[in-house]
Amino acid sequence: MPEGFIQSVSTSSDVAAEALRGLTALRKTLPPKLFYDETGCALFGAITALPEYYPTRAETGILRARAADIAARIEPGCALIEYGASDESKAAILLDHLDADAYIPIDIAHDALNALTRRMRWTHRAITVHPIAADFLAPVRLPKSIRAMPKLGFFPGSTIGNLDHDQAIRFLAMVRETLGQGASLLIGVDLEKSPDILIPAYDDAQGTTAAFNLNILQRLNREADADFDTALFTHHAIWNDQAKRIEMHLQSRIAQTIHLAGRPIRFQAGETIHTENSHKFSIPAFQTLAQKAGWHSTTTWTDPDNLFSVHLLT
Ligand code: AVJ
Repeated sequence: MPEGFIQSVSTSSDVAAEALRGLTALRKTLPPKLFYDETGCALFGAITALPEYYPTRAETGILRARAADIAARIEPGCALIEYGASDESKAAILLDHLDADAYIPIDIAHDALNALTRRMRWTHRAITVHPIAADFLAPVRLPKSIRAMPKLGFFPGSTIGNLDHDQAIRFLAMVRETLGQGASLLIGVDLEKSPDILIPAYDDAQGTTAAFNLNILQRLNREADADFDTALFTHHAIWNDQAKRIEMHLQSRIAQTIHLAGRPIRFQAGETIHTENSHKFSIPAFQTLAQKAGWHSTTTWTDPDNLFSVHLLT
């Protein structure tokens, strides 16, 4: 555990317990947070640079174009609290325009958090960096030192899309509680669009997303005493039009039994493990969701191609 971290979760026994919970269910699932071990973080970094994966480029473009505009709406001397901050590049765009005294990155990936903290302390010396190693879905306690500062929450990447509707509302309401009276939340939300654009973004020609998805099985082999043969599973990305989401699955090619933490897990040929949902929104649909969590959407920005949106909630 790196120094200066105030909270920690996720030991290997947690990983095994969470995996078992999902894999023994009638419809097998694994929680997307298990993607982000060191290899998974590196693969996700590679995804963000893929020609097919537009969200990172679109959102970064919006933040670059609007950072001054955003900063003008936030009180000086603020604290920026980032949920799921596996790399600081988007926060850095904001911090170059915000009058901020503190940066609080929250992420479950310890190594990534440790590295970004070191970089930020070097590049932004006037800002206090206070990392929190935690699952952002669990309530976190903010450091006392930022109590009196105006607060801007930041949840980029459309990671909100990983949550189902009720979970998303609960998460947004929890963030409102954590940040307190008068706080704002800047959130990136991917927009509904043609499956012709969405599917390749989650099933790219180079197979990087497939490797990212399959890495979850390799992680379980490494950390949860599992014996998956990744050659016997195939990556699938499908558009669920009813639920307005991309689903990622790992499909067993054959009937097989694997073992995890000493427990047998049977697969029928063609059975899948559902590893991720990535919900896509219309702007009004997201505004309604935010409202249900007690937030008010004050401004929404999009990129010129209308691929992605960034919302300022108060
Ligand atoms: C960072 C969680 C939002 O859903 O687009 C990328 C993760 N999964 N390719 C997304 C992801 C497959 C990403 N999030």
